[in-house]
Amino acid sequence: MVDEALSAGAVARRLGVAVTTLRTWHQRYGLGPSEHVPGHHRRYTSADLARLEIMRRLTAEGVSPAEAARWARQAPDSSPNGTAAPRRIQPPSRDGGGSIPVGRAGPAARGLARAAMRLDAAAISETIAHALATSGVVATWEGLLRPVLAGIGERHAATAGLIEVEHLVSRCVSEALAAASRARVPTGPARILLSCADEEQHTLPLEALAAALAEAGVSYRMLGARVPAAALVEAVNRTGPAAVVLWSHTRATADPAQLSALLAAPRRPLLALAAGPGWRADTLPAGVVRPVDLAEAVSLAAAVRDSLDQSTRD
Ligand code: B12
Repeated sequence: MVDEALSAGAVARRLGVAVTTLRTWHQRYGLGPSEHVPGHHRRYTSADLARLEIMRRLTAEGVSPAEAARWARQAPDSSPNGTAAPRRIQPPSRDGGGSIPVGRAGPAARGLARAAMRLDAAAISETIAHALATSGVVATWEGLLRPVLAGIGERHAATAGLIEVEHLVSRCVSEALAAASRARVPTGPARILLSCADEEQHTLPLEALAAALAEAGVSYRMLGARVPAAALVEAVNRTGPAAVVLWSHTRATADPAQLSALLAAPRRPLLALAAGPGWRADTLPAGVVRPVDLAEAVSLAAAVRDSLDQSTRD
C-alpha cells in the first residue's frame, strides 16, 4: 500500500486501468481523490486506492460498475486493503482465478499484467506508452514488457490458456514500440539490418531493439518476421549493412546454416549477431557474436555504426 498520496496517473498504473476509466469512476460513482492540497491537483490517499482496488476487482469479475461502486464506497477508510466487500459478491474469476506472474517486477508490471488479464487494450497501451516516454526503451523492455511477456508464456505453458491475452498484449506492445520508433526516426544511412530467422514469428524483441536504436539515433532497416535465408542474403547484397541482427526465439528456427549463408554473402557484414534464446552458442559459425540482452545488442550495433562513421570521416 502507499504511504503518500498519489496522482491519477500513478493510481491508474498501479491498478492497470486507463486514466479515463479513473475519471469516469470519479465522475459517475464518486470514487475520486480525497486529499486536497491548495493549489495542486487532488491526490489519491491509500484509502482511496483501496476503494478503487475493490472497484477494479469487482468490475473485472463481471459485477456492474454501479454495484461495484456501492461496495467500494462502503469500504472503511481504516482498511487499506479494502477487505470490506463481502465474499458473496466475488463470483469465480473469468480467467479461472489465475493471474500473470511477474516475479519481482514493480507496480507498473503488476498493473500491466492485470490490464492484460482484463483484455483492457486502452490501459495496456497507456501503461506501455507512459513507461516508454518516462524510462526509455531498454528500461521499459527489461522492467515492464519482458516480465509480463515471460509471465504470459509461463501461464500459457502451465494452463494452455491465455492465447487471447498473448495476442492482445503482443499487438499493443508492437504498436507502442512502433510509435516510439516513429517519434525519433534517425537520419543517415541504415547500416544495421534487423531480421527474424526463417519461420520465426516472435518479433517483439527485435521491435524493441528497433525502438532502442531509434532512441539512440542509430538508423536501421527492419525485415520483420519469417525471413528465408535466401531473402536475407538478397537483402544484405542489395543494401550492404555493417551489422546484421538475426533473431531466433526457439530452437525450431535456429538453423545455423542461415548464419553461414550470411557470412558467405558477397557483401558480408562486418558484424553478424545471433540474438535470442533460440541459438545455441556451440553451434554458431566462427565470427558470429551472441548478445546476452537488449542493452548489449544496442551497444554493439551503435559501436559498428560509430566505427564506420569514423572511417568515412578519416
Ligand atoms: C508473445 C509470444 C508469441 C506471439 C509473438 C508475437 C510477436 N509479434 O512477437 C505469437 C502468438 C505469434 C507466438 C507464437 C508462437 N509461440 Co510464442 N510466445 C510469446 C511469448 C509470450 C513472449 C515472446 C517474447 O517476446 N519474449 C521476450 C522475452 C520475454 O523473452 P526472453 O526469453 O526472456 O528473452 C530474453 C533473451 O532473449 C535475452 N536476449 C538475448 N539476446 C538478446 C538480444 C535482443 C535484441 C533482445 C531484445 C533480447 C536478448 O533477453 C531477452 C529478454 O530481454 C513467449 C514466452 C517467452 N518467455 O518468451 C512465448 C513462447 C516463446 N512461444 C512459444 C511457442 C511454443 C509458440 C508457438 C509455437 C505456438 C504455436 N503452437 O503456434 C508459436 C511459434 C511461432 C513461430 N514459429 O515462431 C513457447 C516456446 C517454447 C520453446 N522454447 O520452444 C514460449 C516460450 C511460450 C511457452 N512457455 O510455451 N508467441
